[in-house]
Amino acid sequence: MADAPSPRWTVRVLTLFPEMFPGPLGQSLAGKALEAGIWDLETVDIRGFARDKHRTVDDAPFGGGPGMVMRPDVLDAAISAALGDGRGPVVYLSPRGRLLTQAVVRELAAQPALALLCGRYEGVDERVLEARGIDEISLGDFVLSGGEPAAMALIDAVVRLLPGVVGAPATLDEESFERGLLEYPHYTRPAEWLGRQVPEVLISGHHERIKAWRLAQAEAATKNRRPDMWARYVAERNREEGRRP
Ligand code: 9D3
Repeated sequence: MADAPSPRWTVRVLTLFPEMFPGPLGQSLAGKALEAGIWDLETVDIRGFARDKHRTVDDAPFGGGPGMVMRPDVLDAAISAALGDGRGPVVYLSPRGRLLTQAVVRELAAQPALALLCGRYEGVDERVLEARGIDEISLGDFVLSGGEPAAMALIDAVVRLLPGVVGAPATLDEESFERGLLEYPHYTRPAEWLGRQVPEVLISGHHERIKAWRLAQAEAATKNRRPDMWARYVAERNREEGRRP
């Protein structure tokens, strides 16, 4: 019997700016996969769930302070609409979230569907996050003006893991990250450019030497640029050595 077709990965983006989508996700790899029906994108306009004649979605923070906060009642109605068939988790893109990593991306790619809540202003009323047990994810310690560009980055990272989006290289490329090292540097033609020569070893055709050189370069880059990653790599390497008889 033939396998049942896997239902396409569906992402529903809740936003005050639905016209931002698909934006860059309509181009290149993700865009082609969208056209091919490998994934599906829906936007939910949060403002459509406001109840008053001014279609208010935000209000001043209790306790005072700057900015505005998105109302829980409006957000909850938008989330209910997005979860129509009840599939998949809800993620709030937030500077207070846990960091997005490739491991998190893999988990999200394994879900049948995902709802992404994009905040604007100072953020959303905490009670809607509590009431629905919403997971919060951040891209890192820098300030965006809203969740939409973060949602786009997250979607891009998930889509390239979906079956049929990238060919076999995806797994190899994942492995290099899995190994916990930054990539080695890349070179292409011309072999000399502005007086700069491509490292001789890469032109040697000596595959063992090339492999060793690339590993050394990857280790040096990781040690210099990402001491946090380097410490984990060294600890893991020592653990593996320690297990040997
Ligand atoms: C100017 C307001 N900030 C006080 C220092 C708090 C703040 C509120 C809302 C900062 C950023 C935002 C909007 N950011 C996001 O929605 C966001 C985000 C980010 O800013 N950095 C990294 N990842 C993410 S995910 C969503």
